[in-house]
Amino acid sequence: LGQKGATLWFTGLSGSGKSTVAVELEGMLHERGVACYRLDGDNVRMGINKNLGFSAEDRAENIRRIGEVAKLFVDSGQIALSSFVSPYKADRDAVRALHDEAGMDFIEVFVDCSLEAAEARDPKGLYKKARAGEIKNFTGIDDPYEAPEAPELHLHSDQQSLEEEVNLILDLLRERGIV
Ligand code: GGZ
Repeated sequence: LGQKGATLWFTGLSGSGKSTVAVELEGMLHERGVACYRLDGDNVRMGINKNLGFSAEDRAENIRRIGEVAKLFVDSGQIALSSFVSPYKADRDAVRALHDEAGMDFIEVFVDCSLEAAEARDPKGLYKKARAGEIKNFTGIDDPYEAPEAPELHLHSDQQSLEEEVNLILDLLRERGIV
């Protein structure tokens, strides 16, 4: 492919806009002829991880497997765009360590959004269900979200436009020689 590949790891609350940013970025990268692949709940939790739920243990295993899959894409020279809540710092750091050991770029993108804004969007009505007690262990409601302390990029999806967010990511990828 003649490109070095990297993992872009989007983390943030449900409804923070991780997938929206990843979809938009994917389009921009494809326009530039850069190979990338998006990993998200729709193609991972429905498939290889369909035996996993949302306990801390299952989330850890979800993230571990996704990290390994992302590495396979990087190995193929592509950019893996991974969008998962990934609420635990230790789980994200473990994926980072796997990339570091393999000499692969791991770029953590914190898609920061206030709980108020994410809950107001509630695109799938999940916050409403969580508030009603119909869904347990929902991140931000009755389950923790550990914000990244030193992400490579800190976006504010409740204040920035999609275009701004994607441009910040593209700038970083250029700085790092990934695109
Ligand atoms: C958080 C949940 C939960 C619970 C179902 N907590 O907005 P969405 O719908 O599409 O994103 C959320 C997604 C979270 O799955 P992840 O694989 O990203 O989670 S983790 O990284 O923590 O393993 C939400 C939906 O699944 N969802 N139940 N209890 N989000």
